[in-house]
Amino acid sequence: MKVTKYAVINDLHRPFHDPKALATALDIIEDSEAHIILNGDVLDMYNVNSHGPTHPLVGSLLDDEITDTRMWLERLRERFPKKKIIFLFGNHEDRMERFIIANCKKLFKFLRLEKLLGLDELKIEWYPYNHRLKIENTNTYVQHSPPSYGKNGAMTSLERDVDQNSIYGCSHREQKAVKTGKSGEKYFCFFNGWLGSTNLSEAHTRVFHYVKGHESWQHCISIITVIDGKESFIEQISINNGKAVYDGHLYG
Ligand SMILES: [Mn+2]
Repeated sequence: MKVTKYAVINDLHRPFHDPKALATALDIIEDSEAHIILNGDVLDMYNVNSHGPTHPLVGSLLDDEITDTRMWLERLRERFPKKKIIFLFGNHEDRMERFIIANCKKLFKFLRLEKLLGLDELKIEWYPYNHRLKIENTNTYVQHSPPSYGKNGAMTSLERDVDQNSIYGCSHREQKAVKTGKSGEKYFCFFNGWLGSTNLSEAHTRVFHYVKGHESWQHCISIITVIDGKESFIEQISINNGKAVYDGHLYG
């Protein structure tokens, strides 16, 4: 029996991440010996949001943000030298591309986020925004944006993804929905929370407090266990105030 694991983390919104929750997540991932899937919104890209450049320092702030993330990815690669790291771009990674198309289309091929982050050098496999990643030969998929949001978003998304398991980011909420298929097997949809903070500093507050429902965002990660390449089990690990229990151990 061959067992392979994949940890899914998303929506760090660096530099507005929650360092305690992220540290706990990475400690669990290290002990689980999982490969790593970064399911979008690793960067916030606040300074190229779709409302346009409002800050006179947009260029240098963007440079700081990309440098911060590139250094974090370098540390991640050093800590997990032999693991696959897969980066699925989220709508916030997509912000830079949309900004360049709107403001300086001629530089589109030159200013590529994957180049600025050095993803090839770090051997990080990446996909453009909202790629639906199939996990080996299973019917489990990881994707950034779900087909449906809201209070019952996981269930309404599950009803659209017929006979598939899905793990989504983007909603920043922790949800799980379960359905029984025609032949009696179970199907799941997970909303995988986020790893940011809405109140760690004034900057965090400024960035997130305009978003409706931000007070009910939760921290969590998921680990997919694949058996012989085709059967999958998904564990969602809830992180509460920086702490979590995984495999009988307390982290954080
Ligand atoms: Mn997000």
